[in-house]
Amino acid sequence: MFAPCMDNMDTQSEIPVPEQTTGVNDINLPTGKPLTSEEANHIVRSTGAPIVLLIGAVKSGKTTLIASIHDAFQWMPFANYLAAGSETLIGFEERCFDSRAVSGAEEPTTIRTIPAEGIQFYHLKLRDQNMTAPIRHLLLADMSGEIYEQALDSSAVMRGLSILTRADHLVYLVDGAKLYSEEFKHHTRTNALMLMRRCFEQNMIRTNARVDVLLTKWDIVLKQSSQNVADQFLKEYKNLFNKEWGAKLGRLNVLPIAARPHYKSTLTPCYGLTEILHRWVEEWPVKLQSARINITVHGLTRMIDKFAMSTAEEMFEDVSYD
Ligand SMILES: Nc1nc2c(ncn2[C@@H]2O[C@H](COP(=O)(O)OP(=O)(O)O)[C@@H](O)[C@H]2O)c(=O)[nH]1
Ligand SMILES: [Mg+2]
Repeated sequence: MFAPCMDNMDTQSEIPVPEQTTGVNDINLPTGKPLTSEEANHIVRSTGAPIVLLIGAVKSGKTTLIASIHDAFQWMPFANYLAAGSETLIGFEERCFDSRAVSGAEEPTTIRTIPAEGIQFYHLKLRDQNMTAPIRHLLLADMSGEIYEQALDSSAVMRGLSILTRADHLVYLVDGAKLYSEEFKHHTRTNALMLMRRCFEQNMIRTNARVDVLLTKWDIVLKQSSQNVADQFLKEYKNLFNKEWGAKLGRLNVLPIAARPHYKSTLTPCYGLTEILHRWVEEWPVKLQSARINITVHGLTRMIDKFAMSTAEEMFEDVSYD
């Protein structure tokens, strides 16, 4: 009774299929995927969200850091914040791929950032846990390790990275496990110093830049050393990076982190990230920081001048009310 009849099928195949068009009335529904630079700009303009740029070699732990921050909000507040939404939820989920579910392996792993996609922006809305402050927005920018490596070799690539000067926080991830290992420590240290040198040479870093150097995979360093030795190792690199770059930057922090420690480690996920997340969220974006302007004015005689001088005294240095 329901067997298809050839005549019918022929008729069906002739039904005209409307052509897909994109008209003025079409609505672009959000995909939840990571944002392009243009889409991220839109969020910056509408919310004033600070941009946190993660930069580092392939496998230094950038994507894991992003995925772990997303994970941390799944069950409870993190760093005294509640997750209040995101334009890139699907992207966060995609980055957070737990190989245990697939292969039965014990260590979680993270999907590689596809180099062709360059820089991917992830959006977070956070609310103070006590609900006493308005929602804050944050954009985490994941720059592919391949771009980092090209920037090490080529001044032209470095100069093209305008995001370096746009970002409110430059977060430089250096693989702590490699930096500690006999085999890779020289290579890792040389590259870490070289990238920043290139940034300074090409004027791709502002003098008021806020830079966080994160020594990642700290659980592996602790596994291979005693607490004392690890402390000494951290001190050595804090001194080195401060000596090399400290005076040329607005702020420099060197911190050990373990975004996703090995399951046998005593460190908890997102180790070292609480305080730093706070700073990224709470510090005003560079563009919104007030600039100090002194206005030269003469012969102030009106009451309104007196009022202005008493309410904004710092703007009227060396000027008196006649
Ligand atoms: N033990 C340990 N492994 C980590 C940690 N963070 C990242 N990894 C691993 O390091 C590898 C590279 O991380 P990924 O985030 O993809 O690096 P990316 O290329 O910089 O984005 C992955 O296998 C992660 O599971 C950590 O805190 N501890
Ligand atoms: Mg990645």
